[in-house]
Order: sequence, then structure tokens, then C-alpha cells
Amino acid sequence: MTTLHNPLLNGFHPDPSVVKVGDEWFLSTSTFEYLPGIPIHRSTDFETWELIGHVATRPGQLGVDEVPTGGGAWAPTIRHHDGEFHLVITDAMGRGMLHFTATDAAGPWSDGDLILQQGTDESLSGIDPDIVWDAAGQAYVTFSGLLLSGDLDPNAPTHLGIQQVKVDLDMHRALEEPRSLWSGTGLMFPEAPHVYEIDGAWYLLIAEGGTERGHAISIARGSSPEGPFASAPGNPLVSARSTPRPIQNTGHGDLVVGPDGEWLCVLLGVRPRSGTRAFSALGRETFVTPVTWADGWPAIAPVELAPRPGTRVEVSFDAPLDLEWIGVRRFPADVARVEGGRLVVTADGSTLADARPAFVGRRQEHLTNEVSVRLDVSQGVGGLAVRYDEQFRIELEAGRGAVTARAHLGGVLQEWTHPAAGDVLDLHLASRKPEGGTGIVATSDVFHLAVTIDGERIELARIDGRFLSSEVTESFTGRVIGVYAVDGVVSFQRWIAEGDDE
Ligand code: 6LW
Repeated sequence: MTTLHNPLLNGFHPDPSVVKVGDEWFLSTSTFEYLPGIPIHRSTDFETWELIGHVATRPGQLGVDEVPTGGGAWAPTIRHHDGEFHLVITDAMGRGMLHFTATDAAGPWSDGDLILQQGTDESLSGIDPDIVWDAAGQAYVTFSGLLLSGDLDPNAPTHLGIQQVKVDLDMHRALEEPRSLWSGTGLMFPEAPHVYEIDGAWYLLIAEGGTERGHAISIARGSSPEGPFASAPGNPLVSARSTPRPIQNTGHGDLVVGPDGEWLCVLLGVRPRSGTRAFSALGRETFVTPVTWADGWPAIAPVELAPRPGTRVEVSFDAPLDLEWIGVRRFPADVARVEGGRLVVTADGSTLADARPAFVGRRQEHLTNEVSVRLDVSQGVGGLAVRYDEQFRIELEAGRGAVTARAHLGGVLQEWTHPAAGDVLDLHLASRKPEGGTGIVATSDVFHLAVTIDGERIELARIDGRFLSSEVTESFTGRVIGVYAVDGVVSFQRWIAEGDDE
């Protein structure tokens, strides 16, 4: 019997899509402005998942270098057809709606072709594309008709419901104007469509209600990939809204047959904490839940929390960076190099307030977590930071004889500084449950920022963690903890990240 760990993928991995190929499963998620983009995880048992590569590993595959926060790689669909992996995705406020292919899911993937409207050289307008083929091999792209303005203005998008076009995949061009399909039970933001042929019937699965607490999954059934689709009597199939469940915002699902031959649904969710469970520090993660069928309709079980044991990651930089390291609108290799057992980051005039900082990091994967780095600031200034985006970030910076903790919270800045004569220091950035005596209670977590100087650990600051949560930042991503340089060259000798979900 398969053990369904939840989260299935810890840390910000929203909008999951999964495909079964033989006895393996391949899962893709959104990455927004981060690079490399669109990770592919592989499993042979749906329990252990290995990050095997990314779709976007080369400049130009995505156009994220100028996208606003939260733009970029939104909501892939991964499928396998005629011996090839296919992935469709919208590079929001970047290139547009794209189609990638690969013979090996680990890559290399193709450069990515725009899926063009009929009669123009413009990309199809919409998000959350899905791709499916009928028995004759005709490809259908089904998507959420969201018209995005140039910036991510919540009042700007116009929702046109769920739409579909037949596509000539050789020409990467729609063969018709978008047709509207069933678009849910009337909740807001019908999106994340997936079309399946199951036991001779065609199903259209969607998310509706918005990716926040009202998120839900609904389904409809028809006799053709084009519909018409009739709504399931039990819609919405899953939603955590108004429930006390520890996993909230459940929605944006994809169906697949699991190792036991039973159907499963992977979907996004959050693990909010605080007195009213208001703040989701890690952002939207990937979860999984069982699906059963009756009378030709699926029933999706509520998502049960089943956290994996805590982890400890120790990196001594004597080998190339592993695939978990990501950069902000730039590739890690543009920012840092591994040299002589150190990770060397060279400042380029940018700071974490800029679009493409000299920063490379990893997702925060645990609700209770501590990252420690040993760095040498004899040639520069830099440190350790946790970011949601340019406006919401916390820095622990060393150099020029001092260590400074700095909280940038939506334009409000507070700093704490301590003298530090040495060049080689240990910096510590921890997320801990709120505890009495810190004066900060009823929140998701508390950041503790400290430095070890000559063997003595000195705490500089404690900062309420709520400000770096997806609800406060309204950022589609999640916390990313990394190293950076703002002047000269900073070399990092060791990275230790450990945490758990207690
Ligand atoms: C994704 C869409 C959504 O494309 O957010 O809120 C977008 N819903 O399904 C990014 O995750």
C-alpha cells in the first residue's frame, strides 16, 4: 500500500501536474521568476521523489528576466504522447503560452514554441494550458482565458472562463478561435483545466474559487474532448474552505493512476499557522490524496497531513551545485561559482531590492528550520537572506567589521548591527515557533537572526515571520533562503539547513 506523504513536495511547488509513463511518475510545478525553471521530479513508488532536472535550463526558453514578481512560469501540464514528453505552460508577462518537448524528462527539453492564435503570430491568451490528444491524434489545448495586463494587478485580469482550441502541434498554431467550455459551478477564477479520456468518457477537471482559502476542484463529463460537459453532482470534489483542516487552499489538481492501480489527485495546498491559521510561511506546496470512482464520477478525499521526517542538508561546496539551487530571474551559474571548496559570489552592483540580485538560494522546506553558513568577508560584503520578493525580505549581512540584520517589510526597514572584527563568521537564520518571552505570539513563526563570533553565538534580532508568508506578500512563490553579495567577493565555505514540520 502506497504511503501518501503530505506535503508530497515540501516548499514552494505550486500548480502540480503529473504523468505516469510505464512504472514511473513525472511531476512538474510552477517556478515564476526563478531559474532554472519548471522542475521535473520523478518517482517509482509515489513516495520518494527525485528532482531529475528542469525544463528551462537555458536563456531564452522562458522570458522571465524582466517579469514582475509573481510573473513567469505559471502552472505547467506534463503529458507523454507518441514516445515524447510534452509540457505546456504560460510564461506569464514573459514569452506567453509555450509548448516544450523532450525524449527524456530529465532533459534536455526543447527551446519552447509559442502556441499561436489562429491567423496571427500572437501567443494564445490564457493561463494554465492543458494538452490532450484524441484517438485520431488531434491535439487539444484547454486553458483558463485570463487576460493579464502588463503588471500583476488583481483588478486588471479579465477572466474568460475555460477555453479550448484544436492545435496543429507541428505548426504550433491554433486551428480555430477559442471555444468556451463548462467553467465550473460559478465560483470565481475557473482555471487549471485538465482533460482526460477515462473508460470511454471525457472529463474536464478544473480549479475554481481562487487559489486562496476558497480554492476548490470541480469536474464535468462529456462524450467528446470538446464537450459539451455536464457538471458532476458532487461538485466541488474537494475544498478545505471553512474547515479546520491543517492543509488549506487545496485545489489546482491533476489526476493519475498510482502504484496500487488506484487513482490519485496531486494538488496544491498551504500549511498556515498562527492563532487563526492565517499565515502560510512556505507558500503553496504539492500534496496528494486518494480518488475513488462511483457511477462514472470521481470522489477526491480530503487531503490528510502526513509530514515526512525532518531533514538536514549539509553542503561543503566541493562539487557543482545540485539542482535545488535557484536564482532570481537569472541562473545560479551566472551568480556563483564553486571553487576550491567554496561557493564564490561576486557582487555586481545589485542588491536584493533589484530584479536580478547576486543571490542563489533554496526553498525553505520546513516550518521549523535553521540555515547556517560559514562565510569569508575579507574581500567583500554579503550574507544570508530569506526572500519572498524584492519588497519582503530579511537579510543577515557581514563585512567591514560588522554584522547587520535587516528586515525589509513592504517598504518598512528595521536594522540591528553588531561589531564583528573577524573575516570568517558563521551566520544563522532560523524560523521557530512563537514562544513566550519573545513578545511575538499568535503568528506563523519567528525569525531568529544570529552570528557566531569566536565561538560565541550572538542573537541580533527576532522578527515576526508573518510578513514573509504568501498571504501577506500576495506572492505566488514561497520563502527562498540563500546567499548573496552586495560588494566585492564573498566566499561561502559551508551551508547547513535543517528543519522539521513539528
Ligand atoms: C496559476 C493559476 C493560479 O496559473 O495562480 O490562482 C497561477 N491561480 O492556476 C499561478 O500559480
